[in-house]
Amino acid sequence: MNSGEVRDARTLVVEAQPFDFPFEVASTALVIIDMQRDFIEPGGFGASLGNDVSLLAAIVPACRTVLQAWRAQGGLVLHTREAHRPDLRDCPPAKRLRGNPSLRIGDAGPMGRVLVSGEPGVQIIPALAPLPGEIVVDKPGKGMFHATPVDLLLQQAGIRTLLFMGVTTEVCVQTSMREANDRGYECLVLEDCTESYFPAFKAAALAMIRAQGGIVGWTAGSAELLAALHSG
Ligand code: TIU
Repeated sequence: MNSGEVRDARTLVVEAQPFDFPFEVASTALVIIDMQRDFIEPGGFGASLGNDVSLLAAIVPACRTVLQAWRAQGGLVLHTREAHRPDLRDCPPAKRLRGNPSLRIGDAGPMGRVLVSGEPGVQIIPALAPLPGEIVVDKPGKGMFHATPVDLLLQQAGIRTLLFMGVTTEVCVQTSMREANDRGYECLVLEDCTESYFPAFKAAALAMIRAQGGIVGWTAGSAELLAALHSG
């Protein structure tokens, strides 16, 4: 899909929290945050931080179902990857030297250099691999707008509304969603298509997002999005 193709402009409604979420496929992007091998598979960055990565793999089937349904509607898809330049000039010490991981960003691991563009660990897992024409953006920060062309790419495609999936809920998904909300995008996160290494953090992040009348955005299950898509 590119910005020149015609997408469905009818208004659809997702039964969401804290209240209904209206959207049009034409002005909405499905954003898939960092579903890359470094976070989902053993031996990558997520595991090097001491996390149980199997928790994250559990959302892959639901993400795949939504991705296929969204593609069938001709909707715009944006995949992000957390990734740095090989010289690490875009990885400040405030990020690289945090904590005591077994592998730091840039170190050589079982899936190549950790969180470095082009390495095997940075690739999106095969089940959610981008198709030609879908947007793929490498981002050096936790948020997808920081030091990337994401805002420009979405503006050029006429996008005003974002559907979020991916990992981890309270780190890159929530940061990206907060950045998006501040930039004026309407945002919905799909509850069963996002995960954290810490279940309590996922629950808290979703609760924060929809609290106070949707202070950052909406949340809904993927079944509710699929129902809306099939109603159109
Ligand atoms: N993509 C993303 O969320 N990056 C992280 O480092 N997440 C953690 O939870 N560590």
